[in-house]
Amino acid sequence: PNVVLIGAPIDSGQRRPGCLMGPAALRVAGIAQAIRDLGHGLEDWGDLALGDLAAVACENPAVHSLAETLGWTEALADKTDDALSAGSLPIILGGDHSLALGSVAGAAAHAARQGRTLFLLWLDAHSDFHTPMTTTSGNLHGTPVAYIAGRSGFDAFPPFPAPIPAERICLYGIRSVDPAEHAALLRHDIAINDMRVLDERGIVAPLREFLETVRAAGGMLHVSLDVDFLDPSIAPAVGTTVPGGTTFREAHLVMELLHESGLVTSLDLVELNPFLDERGRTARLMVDLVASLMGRKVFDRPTRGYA
Ligand code: DIR
Ligand code: MN
Ligand code: MN
Ligand code: MN
Repeated sequence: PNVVLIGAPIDSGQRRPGCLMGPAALRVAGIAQAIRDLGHGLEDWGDLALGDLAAVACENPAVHSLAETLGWTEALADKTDDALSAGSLPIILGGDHSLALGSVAGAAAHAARQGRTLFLLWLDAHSDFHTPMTTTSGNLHGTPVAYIAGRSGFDAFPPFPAPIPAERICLYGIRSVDPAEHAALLRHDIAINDMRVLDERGIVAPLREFLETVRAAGGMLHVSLDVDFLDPSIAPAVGTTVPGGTTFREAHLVMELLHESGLVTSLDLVELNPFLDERGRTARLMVDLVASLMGRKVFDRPTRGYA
């Protein structure tokens, strides 16, 4: 497919500065060339800018940067929708994970207009299922899945266009869930492939099952890849490292399965903080993973297929 890069230099969803350098680091690491080398068309739409901020308040005093987050949400929803409407595959270069409030809203608006069904694959150490009312850190990067699933508590935000029902959401790689998120997840039917599940069943089987449901529904698939999905030993450049993440080989296998499925319609690359990196190591790994998702392989076997 034709790929559109959308830079989202966003720091406001958490407190450690540096994620706003993520888009630049991914470009320096060669993301555009890696995608072109695989034979895809590519346009770089540059970095988004924040418009005028609305005056908004939140009942939860812990929440910070609400106005900025709202501004980014609207800008990203618009651009992601634009890229999909142009028939392209948008790749959002983050930026912290709060950008997914907007990118997935844009994908959902597009899917709704097309009469298509949107699915969400969340590759992350965290479940990001807080609402602005339940977060204790006040960091809104911990809230996108709740917004996307249509939970209440997002009064300051535009209503999420066509919330994604729980059974179309798949959390993968989870190993850090806050108590309020845990309680809420128990009330929702979201597939939680935490590390316990992946250790027991392996990295492939639960993903194949989810991809099969997407395929059977003729669905669109948004993939949101948080750097901390990966083990900190291979991906140190993220503010919220959690031990016990996916290995280099598991992560590439996930990307290759996603490529073979042919189902991915939009992608976020989030939480890269180049200031914490060792000579661009994590940015280069993220670019290599994108290349695997876009079809790079060592040996070109005929696709296995999912039928
Ligand atoms: C934590 C961190 N659950 C919070 N969330 C992160 O602040 O709500 N998500 N880092 O990827
Ligand atoms: Mn537009
Ligand atoms: Mn996250
Ligand atoms: Mn995370």
